[in-house]
Amino acid sequence: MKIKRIEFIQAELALVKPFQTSFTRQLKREMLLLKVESDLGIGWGECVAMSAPLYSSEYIKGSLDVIENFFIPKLKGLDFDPEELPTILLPFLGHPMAKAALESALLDGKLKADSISFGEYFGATRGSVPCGVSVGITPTIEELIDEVSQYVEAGYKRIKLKIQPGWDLLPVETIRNIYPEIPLQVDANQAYKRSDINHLKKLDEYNLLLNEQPLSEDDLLGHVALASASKTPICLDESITSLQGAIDALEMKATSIINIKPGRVGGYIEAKKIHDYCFNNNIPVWCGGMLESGIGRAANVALAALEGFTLPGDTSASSRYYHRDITDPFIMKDGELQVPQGPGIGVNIDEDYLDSITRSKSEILL
Ligand code: SMG
Ligand code: MG
Repeated sequence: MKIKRIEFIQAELALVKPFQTSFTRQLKREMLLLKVESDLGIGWGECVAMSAPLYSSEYIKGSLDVIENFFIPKLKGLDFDPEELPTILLPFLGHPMAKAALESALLDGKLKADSISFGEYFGATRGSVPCGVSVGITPTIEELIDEVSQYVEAGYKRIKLKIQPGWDLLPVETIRNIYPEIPLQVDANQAYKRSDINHLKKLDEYNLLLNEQPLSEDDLLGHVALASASKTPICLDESITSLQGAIDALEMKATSIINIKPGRVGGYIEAKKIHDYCFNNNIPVWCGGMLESGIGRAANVALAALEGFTLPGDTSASSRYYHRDITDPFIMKDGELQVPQGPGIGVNIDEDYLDSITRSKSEILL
């Protein structure tokens, strides 16, 4: 394929309720979308970077800059297949979310031209995927109970509680007492230190599925120490940025479960490689989320339909995030989302609505 034009759309979607984690409190999702026109047609991609470098070092303006000033000049005049993109962009270090956004837009364009869905392309084995939900830190325990109970009643099959020092044992114990059987897990987004290992071990009381990224992303040995001291499995998120990193972390026993987020590992192609490795080695994986709009969600749901995704992902219904999405909404039925069947990402984009929430736009002609 040859790229002819790229449109960069920066838009904002208000969240239905604030989402608080150990590193930020978000009231809206600010996002960068790519609309790529090639000789094969149009493809859409969503960059999952946030507006500030708080989850990882990437942020929207940096992603936009690296795509415009480094990735696009490299691709100018080139006739290539989207599957070659990771190799073409290999000289540029880092910026996995920017790479993933471009890769998914190119894949969408190509797969649409070939009338193949993302699910078929990845080798999905399911028509629908079970939904988990990620629950933010709330001002009070009462509000947490209220929020979790709404999700449980709606049919979510797994609850993830965001935790941080000072908001851990009590919220977990409270929810576990109310729902003795529900699959429950926690995510600290790196908020703890090695010196907290004895404290984190107390989570073993609550029969958790996993403890996600408790320590700093570069503290693999800290995770090894915590994993060997506790019964609750460790699941790395931020630490895993490539297949090799996943293999290393698994071999050194820093983690026994992997949260696969395509944006964090440089794209869906690398994400599928991590899935394949884990599937062949009996390592459970699940699909993470970055509060995506329907564009990113569509591709994530297709990925989560692969055989090795044995745990429910942070692939929630559109209504968990937004009153109105920019695509056909993902509606949960019996705790599951349908994998889109149409070509490419398989969802329609409401460009008029997108225009109404767009804050800035730019384009490059190649
Ligand atoms: O998309 O449902 C979602 C959010 C899931 O908790 C979630 N994501 O560390 O796993 C994580 C966080 C990162 C994004 S927080 C803004
Ligand atoms: Mg996480």
